[in-house]
Amino acid sequence: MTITRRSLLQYAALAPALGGLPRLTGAADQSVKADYTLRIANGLVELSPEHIVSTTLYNGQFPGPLLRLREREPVCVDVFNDTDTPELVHWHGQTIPSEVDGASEEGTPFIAAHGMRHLLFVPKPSGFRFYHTHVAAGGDLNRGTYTGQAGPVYIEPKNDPGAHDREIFLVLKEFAPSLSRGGDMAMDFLAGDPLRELQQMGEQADRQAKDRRKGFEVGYQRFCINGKMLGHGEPIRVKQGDRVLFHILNASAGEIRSLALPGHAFHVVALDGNPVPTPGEVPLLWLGTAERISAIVEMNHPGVWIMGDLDDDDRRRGMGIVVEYAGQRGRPQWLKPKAFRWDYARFGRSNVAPTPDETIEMTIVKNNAALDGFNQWTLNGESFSMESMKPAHTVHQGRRYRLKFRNASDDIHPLHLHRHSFKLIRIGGKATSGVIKDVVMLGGFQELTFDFVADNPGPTLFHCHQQLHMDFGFMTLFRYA
Ligand SMILES: [Cu+2]
Repeated sequence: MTITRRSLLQYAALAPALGGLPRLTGAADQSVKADYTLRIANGLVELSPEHIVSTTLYNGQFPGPLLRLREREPVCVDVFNDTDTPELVHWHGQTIPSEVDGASEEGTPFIAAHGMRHLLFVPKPSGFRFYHTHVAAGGDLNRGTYTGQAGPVYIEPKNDPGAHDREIFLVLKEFAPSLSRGGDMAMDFLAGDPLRELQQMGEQADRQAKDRRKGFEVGYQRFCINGKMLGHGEPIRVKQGDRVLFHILNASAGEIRSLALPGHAFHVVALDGNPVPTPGEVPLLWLGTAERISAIVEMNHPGVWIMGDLDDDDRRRGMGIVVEYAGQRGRPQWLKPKAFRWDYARFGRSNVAPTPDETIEMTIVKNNAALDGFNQWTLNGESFSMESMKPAHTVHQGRRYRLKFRNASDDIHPLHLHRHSFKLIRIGGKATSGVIKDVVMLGGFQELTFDFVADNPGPTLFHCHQQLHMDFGFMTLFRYA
């Protein structure tokens, strides 16, 4: 018998009466027809005729195919792993069971080398999400998110299809990684000031480090938007008066990106796919690793422009895309925008959040070069153990938790909670409410507070989304009581 998605749904509705339907999500019946197929294999990405990278891809392309799903309508995805190593596909930003979330730490089974998994889950919440590999890379820059395994997901709201002139997805990514001691990451663009107490903790950790040198950082040779270096691939063609809705994803393994379009402003409507309480205009965007921004740009400044990163070096190495107005020609122009501080609270409300049931504090410390030259990260003095995978925190279903982070390092950390969304409570020294996210940048020597409701039972991973940080300790596991 062939089970269709629809009949499976009917079966699921009967399941409680039948005493439950184990493994409905996850290892579903092999005869359920897939809505999408993802094939993980090595392939080539032509960033430009001079720069062709060989890496692991979904369906032989970068980015992976845009998956359009409907909120709360079950979807079946067949994932084939044609590589020689086990893989995991993480459905970033979705409230789904641990078994299909795509994190081995939560108990998701690996997709065996040359094997396949038939994934069935109910997409939610609506909005701009993405999928990416969730294997640890450690010092192997051919693994994990250093590869081309990332693709956009758009979950259509159940009732509101939305209206706008045009919708364009931009996936920002870099290739050709290498290790070096120290890096040149932008540091001073986030709102808020460093806290003296956290700086002192950081200085103390530096003094105690056995290795006096800086730990390894990852740098990149090539940068691209939608798989093409700036100046290659098709420009974004617009007409004066167009209102273009951009869905922008930073699919980097660890880079923080900025994006500006000279003479134009971004009207931010959603962060990480979630509508913001106070939409508004900003002159440029900043996106931590794995963050998404949805913003409308009114095309009211005819010309041929470079929409690109503020960093001259990264932009020259490809991080940008040309925006060309109808009837305009000539060399694409770049104008350096004025400095602008990125402040999440700008998109929030000033209401006071309800009191949480429990507050959990996490202090983040870096041990310079402690692990064979790599920095080791600790949360409250503990580095996550991939051997024991022991949960550090227990939550109770239905309770509201407040997580307070204290960053005793100079690095910016894009903090990510799996399988739940969270609400920003305090950031850059400012109280806010109503901003719902799944990744947020914590500034160097700063504090940040967010709340989440334990409403999706199952092991839940929390980590820094910088591959280099999560692989060297910056992770913790929540379990439900
Ligand atoms: Cu980090």
